[in-house]
Amino acid sequence: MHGVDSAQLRRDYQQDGVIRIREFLSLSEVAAVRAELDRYIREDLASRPADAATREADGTTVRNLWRLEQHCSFFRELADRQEIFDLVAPLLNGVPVLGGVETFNKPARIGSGVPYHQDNAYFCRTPPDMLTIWIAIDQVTAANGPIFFVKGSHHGGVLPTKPSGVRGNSIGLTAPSEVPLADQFCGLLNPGDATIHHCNTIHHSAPNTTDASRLGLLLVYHGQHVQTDPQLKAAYDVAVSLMPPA
Ligand SMILES: O=C(O)CCC(=O)C(=O)O
Repeated sequence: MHGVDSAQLRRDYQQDGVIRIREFLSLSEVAAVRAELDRYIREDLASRPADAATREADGTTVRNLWRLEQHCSFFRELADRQEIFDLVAPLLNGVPVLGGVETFNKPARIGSGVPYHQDNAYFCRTPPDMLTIWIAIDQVTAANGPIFFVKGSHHGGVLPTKPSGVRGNSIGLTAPSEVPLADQFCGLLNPGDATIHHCNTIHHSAPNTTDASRLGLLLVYHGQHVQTDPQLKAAYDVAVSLMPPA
């Protein structure tokens, strides 16, 4: 991460609820993340709790890894970097706290889609000072299931939700956004690039039917001052009980 104009980033983030940062990680860091994810899945995952991962419909291929900051020191250390805390502090309006490290693997041919949702339906925080840094480990193309974000939608608060029935994304919006896909922000990324989105920004992604994997590493942070919103939490608990683990 270099040459970032943090004042401009903050303005864009406040206006759009999503920003893109080129070369957030170097290619050698991307290679190290990929190697560690492969090692963790091969050597460690079997000994971690069942809710450490969600699988695709084939029952074996990893769709998501959850709580990597608890299960793997490599990812805890990556997410605890001071330069990342410095970057996100102004976006969170306070002192950053690491909320989690996850993956959305979107494997080739079988990677499932992600329904229209707002992350705060999962995070359940008030005020909504929480965000996700989504780092491309693979190239994200128009074909392999990029994330589409509805710019400015974070200004509208948390919209009505319903259980989605999607494993790994248990709660979605009752109605998809009316903003046409062509007007949404498409997160096309080179390996190492990242997007940062606000927890109330509406987003979604299509299944991956291509031969190219679309692996993303997610770092989630919130301000130290946020509280749990009991109403949001009650709705989330219902959805997750129907489709655990997330
Ligand atoms: O990776 C994806 O396709 C979706 C990720 C997502 O929903 C998120 O970052 O909150």
